[in-house]
Amino acid sequence: MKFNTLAIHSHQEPDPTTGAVITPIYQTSTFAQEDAGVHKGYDYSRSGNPTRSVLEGVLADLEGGKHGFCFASGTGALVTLCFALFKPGDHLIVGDDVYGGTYRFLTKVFQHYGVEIDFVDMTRLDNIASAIRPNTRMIYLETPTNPLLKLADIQGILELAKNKKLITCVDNTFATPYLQTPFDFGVDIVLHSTTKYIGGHSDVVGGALILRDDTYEESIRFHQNSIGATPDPFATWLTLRGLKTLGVRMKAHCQNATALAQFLEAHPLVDDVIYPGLPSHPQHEIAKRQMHNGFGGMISIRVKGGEAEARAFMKALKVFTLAESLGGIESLVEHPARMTHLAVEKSVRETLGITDNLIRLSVGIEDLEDLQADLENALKAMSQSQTRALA
Ligand code: P1T
Repeated sequence: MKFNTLAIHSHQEPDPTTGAVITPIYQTSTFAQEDAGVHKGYDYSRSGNPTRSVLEGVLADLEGGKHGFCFASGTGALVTLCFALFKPGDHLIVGDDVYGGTYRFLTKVFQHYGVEIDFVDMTRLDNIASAIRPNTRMIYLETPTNPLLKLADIQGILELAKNKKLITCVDNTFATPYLQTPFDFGVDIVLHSTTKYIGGHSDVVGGALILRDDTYEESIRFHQNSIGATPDPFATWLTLRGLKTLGVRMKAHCQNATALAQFLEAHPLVDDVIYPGLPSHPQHEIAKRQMHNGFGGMISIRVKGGEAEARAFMKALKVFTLAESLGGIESLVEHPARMTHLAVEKSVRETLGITDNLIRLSVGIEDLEDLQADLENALKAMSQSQTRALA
């Protein structure tokens, strides 16, 4: 089956007892047992729940993996991954441009457990090669990254990792399996914040880990249950409901974002437009190679000016809502330096290019004309506020 058919039908046969076409919400914490330890495969909803199992199965199928595991958030998935696969003394190589909460967990929490961590610019394979040490256990990356939309060459990284027998994990939140399937390159583990495109409607928080094969299945299953960052049945049901339309939504996100990126690139009040689909993007060739259905719905821009101009622009937007998060049907805008990446020290942000005039747009699936007019008007309002400030 192909992508949309899988999203709608895989693991989702009508309910055998009632004929219900849609997967029921098994809103139960526990399950009756015939005898002590004898049950129908479920004993307690932290360990497993039938609604969650369906979502875990569909996610595994869409990514082309073998096992899916769902969590209460993307961060819950990351925490479980780290505690499952590392021991004190191990070394982790992470992309230098990752979600601020990922950076915060790794630097402020996980590092205290004796794991050494290096943050590396993943756009350069030589950087990664020279960061590898005898105790390196994993290479962990986002591609495209949050918020600078940098791309890593998954195939090149896999060649490095395979030689040294390193685990690879790709956070595929921005691309989704509709645009990019890291298992095609031999990646071991895919992570998602399902809060974003997978759920797609900004109404539920969740996360997932998907495994290519059986190697880490037992450990991840054990830690999923032991750490307990698992989602409730309704959250998994909402995510499953959203996931069914992932393909059609991503197509619309990509179309709108491509058109808006071109519009913004030609606008005199915008200094930089970062979008993997633009030929001006430094890793556009990699994007064309490894993103098979489009370039996503995220655009980052630097407006002409500084923080005051960025604030004036964001305040003037009417269709784009100023809010954290991304990947929903509605367009959002946010200021990484003050919002999602506040946990990243200012000096690190400056080195990376998370400047005070950097703005991240999550382009929704509203009508393009309305989105473009909104950006145009807000840029105009920004320039008028500049003029007033100078007067
Ligand atoms: O928010 P949560 O479901 O815990 O997912 C964390 C996470 C992991 N990976 C990526 C690439 C992410 O973007 C996120 C969450 N990001 C935001 C909330 C944001 O606005 O960027």
